[in-house]
Amino acid sequence: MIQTVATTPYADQKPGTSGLRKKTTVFQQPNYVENYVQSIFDSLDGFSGKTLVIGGDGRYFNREAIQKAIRIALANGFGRIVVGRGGLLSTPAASALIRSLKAYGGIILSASHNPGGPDGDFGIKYNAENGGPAPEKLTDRIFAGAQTIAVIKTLDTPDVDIDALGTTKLDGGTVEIVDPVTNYAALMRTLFDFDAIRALFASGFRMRFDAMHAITGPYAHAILEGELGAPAGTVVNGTPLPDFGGHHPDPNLTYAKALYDEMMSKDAPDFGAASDGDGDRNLIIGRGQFVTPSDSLAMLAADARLAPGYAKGLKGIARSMPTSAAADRVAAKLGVACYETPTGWKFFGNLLDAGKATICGEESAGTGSDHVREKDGLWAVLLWLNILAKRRISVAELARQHWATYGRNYYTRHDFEEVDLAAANALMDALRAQFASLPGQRFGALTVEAADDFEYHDPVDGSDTKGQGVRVMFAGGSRIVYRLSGTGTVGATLRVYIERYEPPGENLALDAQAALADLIGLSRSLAEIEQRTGRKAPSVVT
Ligand code: VG1
Ligand code: CO
Repeated sequence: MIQTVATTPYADQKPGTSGLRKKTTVFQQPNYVENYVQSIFDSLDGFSGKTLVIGGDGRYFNREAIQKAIRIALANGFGRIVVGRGGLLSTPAASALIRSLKAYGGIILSASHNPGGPDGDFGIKYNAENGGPAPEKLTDRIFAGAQTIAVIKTLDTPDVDIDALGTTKLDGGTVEIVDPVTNYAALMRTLFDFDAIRALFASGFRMRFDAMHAITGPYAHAILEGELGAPAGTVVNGTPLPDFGGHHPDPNLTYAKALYDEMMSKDAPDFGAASDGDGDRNLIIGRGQFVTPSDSLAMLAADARLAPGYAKGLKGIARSMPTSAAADRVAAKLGVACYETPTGWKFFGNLLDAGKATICGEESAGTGSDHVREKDGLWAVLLWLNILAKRRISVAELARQHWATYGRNYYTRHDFEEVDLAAANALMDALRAQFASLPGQRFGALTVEAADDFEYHDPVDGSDTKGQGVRVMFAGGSRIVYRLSGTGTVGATLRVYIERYEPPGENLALDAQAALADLIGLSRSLAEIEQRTGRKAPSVVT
């Protein structure tokens, strides 16, 4: 029943920060999914008879794409395909499953925090046997293969029933439908003190978890409300919907505004959290206290020992370059190394595999550890709960104590979404053209110390990655970083990351936008954002 189908390449199948991400309509073109999936397998070898994990975040076109991937995987020689029931697997759960099954790899159908639906976005990611996103050298190979692809191998079989647990035998192998939560929940039980968290909820601690109609709903219902005894209603928007209820499943202050407003209200619960489309991001807000993802990474690292999975301490901490240096101060105090990588989780894989880092994080609301090879939204929420259950203080008090010890890295990110691509590239080029003249220049109280384009030398495999974001660094540790998004699908998204360090002392409780006002102003003028893009204000402030 193996069929060989002739095809022609699509020129645009270049994976970005996290897999191939395009408009759903692009993926619906004839053979578009098939070409890319076949190109993935063409760039791999030695998988004959082995296991492949497949799952997605439940967005529109997920089910169709999964059927295609199953057929192509079996026709190419995989022996066993393991699929989450309903085609569902969060990104971290897929990573965990690949690792615990010792699978060859996995395919995750998701455009993560991008909107879904017929007019939204779709995506395909490949994860390797360590459970982590394909490294750059593999994504380069996949792209190269997609440029010359001529044949797709597939099966001529009807759709597999992906809604019923159990195993189906097909030509060349088996398809196994598994519960998407079971394996992941078991892993969480090994890392966290569930009894302590249960006692916290039993004491009247109130929480709101906004699953944003995305993949974490079933996980949060089962773990938070099911196992940990949080009252029913703790999890809201807990049913995954193909279009995420028409919302943008990105847990930040703009798109998770309802949660933010509730947490700032008079009758706010003690703890608020949200996760994104594919469940790898987390947003943390205490009653009356937003915690930036960069601070969350630092605070989790500082108290990680309170969770059984990290009781022996951390081997090291890693953060993406635009993430604030708050975690660096914790690493210094713990006496462990801190690594600074380009944006995207694929750069953490080597450090985690080599045992150089235990906890990693990104300013974009991604935090995770060596338990999997992806960032993990619910994991971060559970670590927060574990820490709060042990310390029995509020999020606001924990933050106050943290800043009193380490000082505070005031931080904000301003996104200018869907700007003209040529204008965005010209803006970045113009910034690079100022590298030579910027050092030494003064802007009010700010003096530029250095300006460059971030480059990363991977200490494990020796690879070099260039052009990872323009940094303008000021005396005293303040910083403005400019990057173009590698996950957007329309025009360009300009991300501007702004940071200022305030040492322990008086000024630790300011509003971040106010504390950063002069840097924010400078970030606009230095890059001529309005002149070049026509935008007076960012579309997302977080
Ligand atoms: C963004 C974030 C990055 C994150 C990536 C994938 O990338 O900045 O930190 O790893 O999304 O996250 P970019 O290139 O758009 O800035 V997700 O939750 O989409 O898997
Ligand atoms: Co995501």
